[in-house]
Amino acid sequence: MRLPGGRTGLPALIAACVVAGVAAVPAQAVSGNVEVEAAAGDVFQNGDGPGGATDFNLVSGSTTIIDNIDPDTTHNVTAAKDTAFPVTLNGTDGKPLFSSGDVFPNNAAPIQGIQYLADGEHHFYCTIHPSSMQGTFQISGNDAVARPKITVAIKASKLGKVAGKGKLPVSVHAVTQSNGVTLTAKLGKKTLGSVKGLNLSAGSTRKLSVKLTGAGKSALKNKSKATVKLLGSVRFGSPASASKKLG
Ligand SMILES: [Cu+2]
Repeated sequence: MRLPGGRTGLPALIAACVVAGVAAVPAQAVSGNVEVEAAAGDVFQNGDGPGGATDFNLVSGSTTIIDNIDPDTTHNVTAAKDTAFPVTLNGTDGKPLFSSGDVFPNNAAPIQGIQYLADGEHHFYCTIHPSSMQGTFQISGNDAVARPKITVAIKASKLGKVAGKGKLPVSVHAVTQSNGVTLTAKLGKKTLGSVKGLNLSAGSTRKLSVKLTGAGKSALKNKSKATVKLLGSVRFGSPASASKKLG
């Protein structure tokens, strides 16, 4: 059976989809328990408008967003050591203790890392406008999310086998939920190979192989012994490492 207008139905649908795909870039669907507004004039505000308080009370473990309502300027929320002369406060992974990254005009984004903060005062600033954009999170409730934590191990003993196959068997264990784990195998300062973007749930262990690069294989070739190191890193958590003498 043929529907009325059947010939034009499909092309019309495709045309509609193409138009939607080009024109309808949806507003970012971001929600959080607490919202920090970044506004024109390079200010932070809490929704009370310009001059509003820049202290934000939140329950530990809750999600937080920055809503950049400034139509012209990019802003961010980044952990600060203090609010007098703000400089970035880094965590044990060497990156900001919490951060939204840069948020374009009329966009919103989650502020990553706040869910792990202990109760107390935590200062923040916008790294683009450090003199005018500063604020403080007052966190209470003693219910922070467990910070990512991993341990790593090398599961090989025979150097010849590792060099021959070009693979280093390893394992990574997540004590707590750990996303975006990177594993890097090293010989001295030389990188032998790496694996990125592993997501592990709390209490889980993953066995895998780190594929060696061409340079990595060459570095191990014709050696009778080598002490290989495995470095594990996870955003918002401390790095982990293991080393093993292969023979
Ligand atoms: Cu700014």
